[in-house]
Amino acid sequence: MATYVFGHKIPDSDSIVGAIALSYLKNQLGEECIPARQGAISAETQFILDKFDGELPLLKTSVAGENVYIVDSTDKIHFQDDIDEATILGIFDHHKLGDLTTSTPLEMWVRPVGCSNTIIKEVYDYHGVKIPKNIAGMMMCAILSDTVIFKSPTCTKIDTKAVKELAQICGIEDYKKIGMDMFIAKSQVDGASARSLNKRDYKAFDMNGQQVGINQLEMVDISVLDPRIDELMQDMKALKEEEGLHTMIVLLTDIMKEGSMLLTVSDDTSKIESAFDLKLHNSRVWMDGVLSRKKQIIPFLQPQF
Ligand SMILES: [Mn+2]
Repeated sequence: MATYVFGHKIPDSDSIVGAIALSYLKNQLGEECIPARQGAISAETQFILDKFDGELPLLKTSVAGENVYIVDSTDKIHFQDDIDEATILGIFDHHKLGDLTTSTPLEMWVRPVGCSNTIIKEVYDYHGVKIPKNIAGMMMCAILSDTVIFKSPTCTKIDTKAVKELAQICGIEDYKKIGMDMFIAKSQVDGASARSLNKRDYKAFDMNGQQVGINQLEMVDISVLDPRIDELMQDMKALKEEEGLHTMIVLLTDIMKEGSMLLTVSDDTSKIESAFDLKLHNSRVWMDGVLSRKKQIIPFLQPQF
């Protein structure tokens, strides 16, 4: 029986590339694995697959009775509704520990680094398995994406070292340029509806029984969205109702200015103001230096609930 390998819902590049890279490694180790995904891929991930001849992982929205490896999250809310009926053989992640549990022993590689693919690179090294050129290129891009080309506070020396080694394997000298091209692809908003923008990198979090939705748009210049802020806020209101959220947040992250504009619709905006010790104006505020949802938003918001 083949094992499916996948990351979280609304997959980002780390989840997709992680599924591909870990499946290849496990196949080399004699375990039959199939890379999978839980939804449509982003323009950034498409850029990576095109550039390095990557195959689109299989869409897998139900996993009851299957063996699975999980990458890039351990929050139940980020997985298939029947994830409890799957056998989790292993977890490869770099987030806070979530609420997934297992009934059998499992392999766990969970470390505070900038990207799941950094961990997967270490697992290749641990087993002495050679990374193919094209997979190395994809892994390099996934790490550059998650670490915002090393600018994110989540980036560690282990991540930069991994990128340099992967760049050497795939034969790319100017990896920062590829990273920038990738973020330009990611920044494309022309023709995108407010809803598709609000769901582009959307993650829901259960905060003590309250649902909090946080979307992040990482762009090379967020000012292109200035004329559309009201439209985005209107749709955030609708989304909050539809999903029964306590709070909906959109982070417009400017990777050049190195900060984020936070927009919110909430049942209690004082939670956000006290979490970050700031005042909202017109339901929004610029947060200088904030690039990471995982490290600079969630840990401060969670205790408010
Ligand atoms: Mn990740």
